Amino acid sequence: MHNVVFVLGPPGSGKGTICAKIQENLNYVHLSAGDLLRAERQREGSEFGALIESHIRNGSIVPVEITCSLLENAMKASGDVKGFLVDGFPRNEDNLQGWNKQMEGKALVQFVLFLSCPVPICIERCLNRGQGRTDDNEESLKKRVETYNHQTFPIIEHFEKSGLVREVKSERSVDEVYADVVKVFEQDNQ
Ligand code: UP5
Ligand code: MG
Repeated sequence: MHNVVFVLGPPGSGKGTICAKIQENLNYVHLSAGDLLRAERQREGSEFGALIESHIRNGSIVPVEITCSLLENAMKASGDVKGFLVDGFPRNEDNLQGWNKQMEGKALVQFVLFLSCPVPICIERCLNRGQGRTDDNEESLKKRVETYNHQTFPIIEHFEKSGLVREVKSERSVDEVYADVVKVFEQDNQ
């Protein structure tokens, strides 16, 4: 059984940045659903490249069968680790149901790390990222935020009802955010 921590929050809230630091220090493996999708988009021979690019640009959500298979394959390839940080997934009801169906008996959700951050700051961060992402423009960001508000936030509320959400405010320096994230992991691994 794999231990899994879902890491959710608006676009640009710092999920990737914080996960990289957790992976470095706490023996969790970071799996970014977005990064896996971007890699699949570039993979020669992939039948999903165009579909993935269209969803990414539109800030809409790729069908769960594709994303969940990429995640499961990456887990299988990782060997023996303390657990996985699943960054940016599940983003909607379809994702959640698909995960439950595919991963039942294979993964245990330890908790959901929720990086909360005001949207204007998130947008500013994405526009300043400078990595040439095809969705870091005003038009795509508007749609990404809308998708987050209408589809992803309800998933966080769903986990909240089961007492699984650990919220850390990420409108602060990376070091301050990370210090609180470490506390969350310490509490949950006692
Ligand atoms: N930064 C980070 N933390 C900071 C801090 N504390 N102070 C100041 N600056 C900070 O950070 C963003 C930028 O902010 C960076 O420049 C960073 O240095 C700085 P990052 O850590 O990259 O934030 P993150 O939350 O990871 O932002 P990201 O843009 O990756 O989030 P999204 O959720 O929008 O993107 P993701 O890659 O997860 O998904 C992209 C698209 O893929 C989705 O819109 C969707 O179309 C598709 N997708 C699916 O369909 N299904 C999935 O399951 C996942 C993705
Ligand atoms: Mg990211």
